[in-house]
Amino acid sequence: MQLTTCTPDSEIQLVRPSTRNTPTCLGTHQSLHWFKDAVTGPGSLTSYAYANDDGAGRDARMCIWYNTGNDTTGALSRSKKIANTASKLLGTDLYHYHSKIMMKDARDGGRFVWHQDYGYWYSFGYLFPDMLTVFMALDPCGRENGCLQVIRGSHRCGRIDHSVVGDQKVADLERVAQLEKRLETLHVELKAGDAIFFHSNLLHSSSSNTSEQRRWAIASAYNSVHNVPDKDEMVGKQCRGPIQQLDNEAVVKTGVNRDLSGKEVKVKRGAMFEFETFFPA
Ligand SMILES: O=C(O)CCC(=O)C(=O)O
Repeated sequence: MQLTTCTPDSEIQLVRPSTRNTPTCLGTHQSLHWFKDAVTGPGSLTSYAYANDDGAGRDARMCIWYNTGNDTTGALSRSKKIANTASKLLGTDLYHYHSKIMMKDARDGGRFVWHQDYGYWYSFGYLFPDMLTVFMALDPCGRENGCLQVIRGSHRCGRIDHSVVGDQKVADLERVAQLEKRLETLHVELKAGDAIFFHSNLLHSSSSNTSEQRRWAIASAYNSVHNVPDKDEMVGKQCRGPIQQLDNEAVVKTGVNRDLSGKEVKVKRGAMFEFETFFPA
C-alpha cells in the first residue's frame, strides 16, 4: 500500500494496495483476495454480526471486538503501516480501542446518519477526542452502494451534540446543514483494499445500499495512551496499554488465520449485549 501525503492536522488520508510487493506494503491485489476470505469467510468474526437499526427501516449489520488478537485482523490492526500511521496522525503512542466489520449488505443495507465517532465515545467517558479510525474497504465502495461521506475539515468544529436515531447517534442536523454550506462534502469512493484515516470529530455518514453490490469494510479505532476513560468499568475492558506494533510483512505471514484467541467480541443475546472472550483452545 502506498500512502498519500500526510500533514499533522489532516483529517483524511488514503492508502492503496500496491500492484507489486514492496518491503513496506501490507499486501498486493492478490493478497487482498485471501485477506478478504480470512476476514469474511466461514468461521470469521462476521458470524458475530448483529443488526444496527438505522432509524429508517433498515439495518446496518456489524460485528465489533476489543483486543487485537493474533488472527489476520489482529495482524492488520497492529501492522506498522496502519498503527504507526495512526500514531503519527494523533502525535502520541496509542492503544487499539476496537475493530469492527461494517456489513452494508446488497439491496437492503442500512445507512449511517451524520455523526462524529467522538459523539459516541464522549458518552463512554473518553475525555479527549484524541482518537481516530482507519476504515478499509473490503468491497469497492461507491456512491451507488453507500460509500462513506465526510464533511472535510469538520473535525475542527469540536464535538457537536448528538441525539439517538434507531440504534445510532446523530449529530445536530441543523449544525450539520450549516457546516455543509461552508465546507465540502466528499463521497469517499474506495477500491477494495483502500483505507482512509479520519479524526474522531470528523462528521461522516453513508447512505443505505439498494444496489446489487455488497459494501463491507473493516475499521479499527485507536486511542491515545493518555486517554483513559473516566468510567472505571471501561478502564480494564477497553484500555490495554500501548499497541505492540508488527512489521508490515506480518499480515502476509499470518495469512488466513481465524483463530479468535485473545479477542473479546461483542455478542447480542436477545436484547442484551455481552462480551465473549476467546481463550486458546
Ligand atoms: O460503514 C459506514 O458506512 C459508516 C461507519 C461509521 O460511520 C462508523 O463506524 O462510525
